[in-house]
Amino acid sequence: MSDLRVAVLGVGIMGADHVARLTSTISGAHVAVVNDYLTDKAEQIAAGLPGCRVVADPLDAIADPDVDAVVLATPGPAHEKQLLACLEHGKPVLCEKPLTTDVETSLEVVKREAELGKRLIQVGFMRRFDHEYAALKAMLDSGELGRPLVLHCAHRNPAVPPSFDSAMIVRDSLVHEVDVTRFLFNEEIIAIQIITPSANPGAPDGVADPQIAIMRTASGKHVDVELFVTTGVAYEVRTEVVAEKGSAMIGLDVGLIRKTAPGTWGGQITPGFRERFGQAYDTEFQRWVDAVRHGSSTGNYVDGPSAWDGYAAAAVCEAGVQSLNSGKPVEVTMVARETIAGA
Ligand code: ISE
Repeated sequence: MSDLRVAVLGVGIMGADHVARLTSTISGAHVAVVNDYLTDKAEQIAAGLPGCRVVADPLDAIADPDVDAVVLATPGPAHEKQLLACLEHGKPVLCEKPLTTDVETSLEVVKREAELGKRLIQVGFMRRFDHEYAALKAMLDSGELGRPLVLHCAHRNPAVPPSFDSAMIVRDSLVHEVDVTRFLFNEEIIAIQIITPSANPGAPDGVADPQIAIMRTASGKHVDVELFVTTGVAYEVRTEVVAEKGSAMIGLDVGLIRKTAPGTWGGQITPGFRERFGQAYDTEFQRWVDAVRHGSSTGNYVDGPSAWDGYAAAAVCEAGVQSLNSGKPVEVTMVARETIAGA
């Protein structure tokens, strides 16, 4: 079977990382086309990859007959148009979150994909591929802990770009715990409240950081998340499930523990999400490439979170931003999945 020819759209930090992993780590694929609104950046990356071309227009890159599949690492506002183009040309696509920037357009994408009768869209919720999350999920599914009741999470970034505002803490950061909750518990989130304690003096003026998110699932499970994106420390993501017959926790950063004079001990915390979830991104990409290469026999070009998962996350985050503004709990508005044939 020949290598998958991939177009990577958006070669900023994440897109450039994905180009590197498709080139050096992933088997069965190579980067055939790159595109970025900064043409210089795209040209610089293409120059280092034999056989890789720059295509200046993202929609031309998607339509290119020598492109088999697409990675979208472009800014969120560009996704809707680019995803619809992928569907129109029947190109499998791995789309970094968000699916699109609002609930209505996310739903439209879900419907358009469902009409095709093929699964072409995978959303880049990479935590599902992390070994620790996978082990936690396997333990819950095995029934060893009995019925899960409560999920406690902490999501701390050392720093975020200056453009980050209070709503982005919900849409860009909390969105991962939204997906993790749905992944671990296999059910939808029906309500959310965001609480804003005293702000970190180190946070930019007007940014409500930290935030506490409280979510409730359809069966009544409780989820709480501490979001703190200007800790100045390192990248920390902890997740603890409390269940009927015990509890289980991941994200303790217990790698190498050093003991040195004068009687201190300790280890290291990963500096950022690219390092913490490097293995997860690699596994996500390898499984996506494998699924796409075998997709024509089944019509399923996805092995991971789907367009529906992207839509569900958008709906919960929308309610989260409303709660951030009102301070009150907000019910999540979503269509029932069964109402969309093929979703
Ligand atoms: C960032 O965009 C990510 O997706 C990271 O995984 C997340 O931890 C971070 O908070 C976001 O800003």
